Amino acid sequence: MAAHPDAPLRALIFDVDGTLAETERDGHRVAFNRAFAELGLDWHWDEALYGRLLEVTGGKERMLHYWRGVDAAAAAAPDAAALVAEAHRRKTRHYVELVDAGTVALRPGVRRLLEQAREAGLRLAIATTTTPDNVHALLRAALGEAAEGLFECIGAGDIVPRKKPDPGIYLWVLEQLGLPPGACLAFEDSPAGLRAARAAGLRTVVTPGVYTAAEAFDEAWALLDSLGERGQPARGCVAGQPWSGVADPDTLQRWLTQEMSAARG
Ligand code: XBP
Ligand code: MG
Repeated sequence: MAAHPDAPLRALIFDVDGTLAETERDGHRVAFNRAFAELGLDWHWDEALYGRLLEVTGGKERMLHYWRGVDAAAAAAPDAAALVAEAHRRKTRHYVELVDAGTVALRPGVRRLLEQAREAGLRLAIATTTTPDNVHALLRAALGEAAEGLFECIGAGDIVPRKKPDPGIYLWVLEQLGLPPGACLAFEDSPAGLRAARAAGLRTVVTPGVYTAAEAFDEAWALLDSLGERGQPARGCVAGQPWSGVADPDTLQRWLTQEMSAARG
């Protein structure tokens, strides 16, 4: 079914890590540590350290940042990039194995909103800094083999030269969709993700996760503790007002319509 032609909202663009699922602590972090151990590196990222390292987006960039902190000379050596690339290949393999084994589940309301959005004729896309293999593994494990068909466009990893908070990945996805940012909503969980989406001109629904719950997110269009399920409503704030309920396509359309008519005066 196509969305009503007068409805302002045409597409939903989702971040992956932290937004679709809590992948970082028990997925990516564990996979990095397994890769480090395989390569004989004495690096170990515990939960607290990993939380700080998340400020650097992208696994390869995160490893290089950490390496510079513990051994700047080695990180500047000519063969450093090759070691980072090898560690990252191994890390991706471990991450996919963890996800295939069912280690991470979708956050509340994600599956519901994806299914309702498709029924309502909204277009779906992904904008993430993570590696494409990781996205495919998560979608397959959490939503089954047909999951990839849900998303018209998957923007991931090194497809753009700079990672979030650079807006490049969102701009790339908007170009693929052929839509202006005002016709889309972004879904994010992190300060870097919110900055990227805002810099691309997107209104952003933020659902903070385990590593980002204490952040401020002043630029969020809606700030919710989850997307909400029937019997398990989301709580948060929309357009500066407290709100509780289920973030479904009708609700999102209504919020956007109200904001647009308020702006017209
Ligand atoms: C999260 C990231 C990623 C992952 C690790 O991205 O910054 O780097 O932590 O994945 P997002 P890679 O929230 O935008 O999905 O090792 O494949 O980079
Ligand atoms: Mg994220």
